[in-house]
Amino acid sequence: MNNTRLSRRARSISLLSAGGDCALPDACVNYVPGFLTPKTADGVFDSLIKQVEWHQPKIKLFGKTFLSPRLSAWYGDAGAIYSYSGLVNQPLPWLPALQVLRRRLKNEWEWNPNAVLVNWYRDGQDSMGWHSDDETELGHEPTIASISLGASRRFLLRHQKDKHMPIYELVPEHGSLLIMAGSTQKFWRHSVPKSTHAVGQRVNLTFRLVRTMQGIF
Ligand SMILES: O=C(O)CCC(=O)C(=O)O
Repeated sequence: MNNTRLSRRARSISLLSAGGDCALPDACVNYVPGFLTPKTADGVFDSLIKQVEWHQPKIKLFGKTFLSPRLSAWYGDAGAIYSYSGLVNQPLPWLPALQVLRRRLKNEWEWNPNAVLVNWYRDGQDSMGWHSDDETELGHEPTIASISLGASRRFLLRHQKDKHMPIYELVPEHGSLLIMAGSTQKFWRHSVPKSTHAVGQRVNLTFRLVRTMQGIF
């Protein structure tokens, strides 16, 4: 990616920092700083770094195989199988810390995800390229609830079709929640670019609702 071009086009999504709603066109994005207190966020971060079964899978993109640019693990209800980039993810059984967060999303947002992708960005070289979370098993207009822990990293949003729209930028803070809902995944891509500055470790949790449960009758 061309950094000069990016910095010229990127601008901050300041409308979201006040807990905004569906202000981006073709999207519904809601940013909730302080969803977890700093103390709770510290505890969840530490326990996940220790307890998650981290792995760095090989992924397929554009016919080529790469090592995933971050460490990951997929947790969820039995049958919540999720495939992306040539990977078929069988869910690991929920960790207590993940269950607590899932329950909070259910109680406070009336939305009950059945799985979560846990990602560990070990330093600024770990990243995630442009993509949408639009896999068929998530169904029409999937909701993604993303909790950030640890170091802050840039999170970019780019409209898929309208190239004249700016790239929007958000820097989700430790303990924040970012909800992407409605048509966001249909019209927008998001990414976490590499950082040229020294940055600490970051863990990100994207809670999802897998609609096509496999082997559950
Ligand atoms: O790390 C993030 O903030 C985003 C992660 C993400 O886009 C994904 O796992 O699909």
